[in-house]
Amino acid sequence: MLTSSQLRHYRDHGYLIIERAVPDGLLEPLRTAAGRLTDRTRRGEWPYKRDAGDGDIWGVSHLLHPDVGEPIFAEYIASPVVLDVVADLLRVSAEAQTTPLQLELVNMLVNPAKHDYEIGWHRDLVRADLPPDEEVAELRKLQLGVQWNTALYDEACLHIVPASHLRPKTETERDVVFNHPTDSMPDQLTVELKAGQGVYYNANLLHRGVYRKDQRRETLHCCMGTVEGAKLRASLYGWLAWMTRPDVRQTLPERLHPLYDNFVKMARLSKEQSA
Ligand SMILES: O=C(O)CCC(=O)C(=O)O
Repeated sequence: MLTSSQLRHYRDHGYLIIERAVPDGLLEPLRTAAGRLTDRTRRGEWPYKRDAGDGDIWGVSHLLHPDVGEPIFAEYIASPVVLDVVADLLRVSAEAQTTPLQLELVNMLVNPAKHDYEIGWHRDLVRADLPPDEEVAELRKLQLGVQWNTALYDEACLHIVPASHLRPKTETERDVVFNHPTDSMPDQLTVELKAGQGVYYNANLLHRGVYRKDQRRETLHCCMGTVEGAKLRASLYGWLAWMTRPDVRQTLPERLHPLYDNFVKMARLSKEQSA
């Protein structure tokens, strides 16, 4: 159970560091499975990846896909260490019978192997070029999901501007985003994580990633939201179309079935509405 001061920190600053973000005994098995999948992806044997150009990658996607064959990732997601934090941050129930949470992205961020790589400042779900009044209106609507990075190795790749999730970009921030998106930002913070720690954050904080080829990174990168908020994030259903395959549910631990069922229900609704 998160404390009221942790909840306040998340609300006001848009992020929260969780010290024990990996269940006891799971760090080593997660590292083993993550290493195997990263190698497979670098060899071109797993197609869902973030492309760093030049045959290199900076991420691996869809860790719960049945063809990945690594059930430890679903065991991690199903643990109270994850589900209770997400439910607390979104102020909803994690109880199987009543939870409005839906299963969403379970990905991994990795270091490129051949060259350093970086991505510029952005918000994940809001168009960068909206005028400030529309930007803030969108930000206020999009409070029903949480994203997180849980480090399997020490890392410091994510940079954020704390408390930028509830206000429009300043003139200076707009200039950086549009004209030199890999420059530093006023008040930026580098999120330093030790292995086993996680940062839970609002995906609409201004953020960016900086990756060094020689610093091992295998960091679980996931998001989860409520069924109510999911309507505002319809692009999820396109990215996760494979999740509606009939063989997926049986590969998941029972604890995730209600969250999986919520996802499928919302995916069908989203498809009907866009037809
Ligand atoms: O590397 C990171 O932690 C940031 C990744 C990121 O910005 C994104 O996936 O949108």
